[in-house]
Amino acid sequence: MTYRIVSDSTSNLFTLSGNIDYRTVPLKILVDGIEYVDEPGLDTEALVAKMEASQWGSSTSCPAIQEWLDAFEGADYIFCVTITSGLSGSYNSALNARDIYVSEHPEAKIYVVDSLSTGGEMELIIEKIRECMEKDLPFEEAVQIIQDYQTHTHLLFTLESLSNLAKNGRVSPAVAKVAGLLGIRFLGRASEEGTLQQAHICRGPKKTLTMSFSEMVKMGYKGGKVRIHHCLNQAAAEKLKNLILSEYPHADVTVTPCTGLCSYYAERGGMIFGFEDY
Ligand code: X90
Repeated sequence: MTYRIVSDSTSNLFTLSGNIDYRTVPLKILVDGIEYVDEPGLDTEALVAKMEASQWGSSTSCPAIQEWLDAFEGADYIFCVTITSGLSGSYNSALNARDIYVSEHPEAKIYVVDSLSTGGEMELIIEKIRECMEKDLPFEEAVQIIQDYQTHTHLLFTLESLSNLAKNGRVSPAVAKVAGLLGIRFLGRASEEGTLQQAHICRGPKKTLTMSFSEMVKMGYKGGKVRIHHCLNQAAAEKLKNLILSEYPHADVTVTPCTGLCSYYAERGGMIFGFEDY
């Protein structure tokens, strides 16, 4: 049996350490008529600059069914992880691909995980799947473990601008306007349904940092794993990491840059962090 993990590019992970076969399927970003494919080699910094200077507008699109099918080809046991179905068609596209693949390969098993989230929380889910595969657990048992794990993972994010989310109808213009005020940052969370929910409005970077940490603790964080993803904001991500480590010195906390799609929506300075509630 060949095992494989397939994720869309909103996990911000093009490679996975360990020996499990892992691949990603890209989302796309269209800025002023030019398509940017969210795959290795895409220059995130240049993309962000292009979108900030955009004259004619921009949008994004999720993977086509065929792209998922190509990523499934050759594997028998597949775990597929997508960005929340509450904000993107990626999950639906993957479900369609699963149905086609399984009808053509009756021996294959595919479980499509709707992360109800993105970025750092997807990374946590992918790592848990890797753990199950490394232990060679039966497919159904791994599915159970992942479903249970998802009830113990959460996502918070801090954004300096919500204008791309508003432009593409993923958040109301009224909410985006408040967050667009100078020096105001939006602290949000992924809701249970996988949509964007406001937690707080913070004034200034210092307050945003301490609020982020206290919100994590309020949501049940007790020193477990944290996966911080950021858009061109390594410094703030490291500060958050250090704050967490000052309270929980043994916590497993990592920092990873966003690739194209998450950078487009999180915008410059944005952070998206997934964490466990134990
Ligand atoms: O299908 C598509 O074109 C992609 C649409 C994606 C829209 C949202 C991406 C959000 C990325 C921003 C903050 C995190 C919000 C997560 C809430 C569940 C990052």
